[in-house]
Amino acid sequence: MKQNTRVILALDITDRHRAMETVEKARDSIDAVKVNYPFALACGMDAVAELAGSVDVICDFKVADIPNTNRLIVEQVRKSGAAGVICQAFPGKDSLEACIRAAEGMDVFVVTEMSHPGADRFMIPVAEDMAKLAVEVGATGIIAPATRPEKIATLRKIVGNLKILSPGVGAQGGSASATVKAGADYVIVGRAIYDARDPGEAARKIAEEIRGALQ
Ligand code: OMP
Repeated sequence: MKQNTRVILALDITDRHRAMETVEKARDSIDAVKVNYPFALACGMDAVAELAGSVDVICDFKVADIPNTNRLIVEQVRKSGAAGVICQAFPGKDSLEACIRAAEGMDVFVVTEMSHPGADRFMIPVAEDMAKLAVEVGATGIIAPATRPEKIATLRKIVGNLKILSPGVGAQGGSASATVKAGADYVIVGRAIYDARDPGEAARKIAEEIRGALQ
């Protein structure tokens, strides 16, 4: 995955035409597109494959099952031509290893601590352990919360040079500059781009903010 603007567009749009149009508008200011269930369920895996033909796509399916089911899911993601997949750590080492094996070189990102307030009950207490597991299994990187930049800095110490992708910028209150300054390699941004009156301009501004923060 390239690392020019460090912006990943979260394409949580259920209308295929609007989704494709949004990607076109933001294309020059993003490094990749992340699709989640809203897009994949509404538009189908053929739409994911269409996107993957012209941009790096990460399938955020938060894969969280027994090893065999994880394998079957990740094989389908690979078939679409996606560049990466997002998996959960909490089902354990064997489940995550099944994802890595099935990925056959495709990027695997492991969720550590989620960005929303409710992560406090089950995820925050074990986030550092989940980051250790991501390192153990040889994942490409982790997902860490832009809403808690201090946590990104803590997790960076655990994961070394693994990639850190951070959602929570904009609509959830996180700032792009604070996120990259804390050590994230990429910010994941959805509503602040696709719900903006001018998605192209919104993506450009976030990319500019990141460039400024890293100078
Ligand atoms: P916005 O809040 O609209 O910018 O979207 C954020 C995107 O990142 C959505 O697709 C979420 O599903 C995703 N996300 C989080 O918001 N928080 C997390 O902790 C993890 C993810 C993710 O795995 O991408």
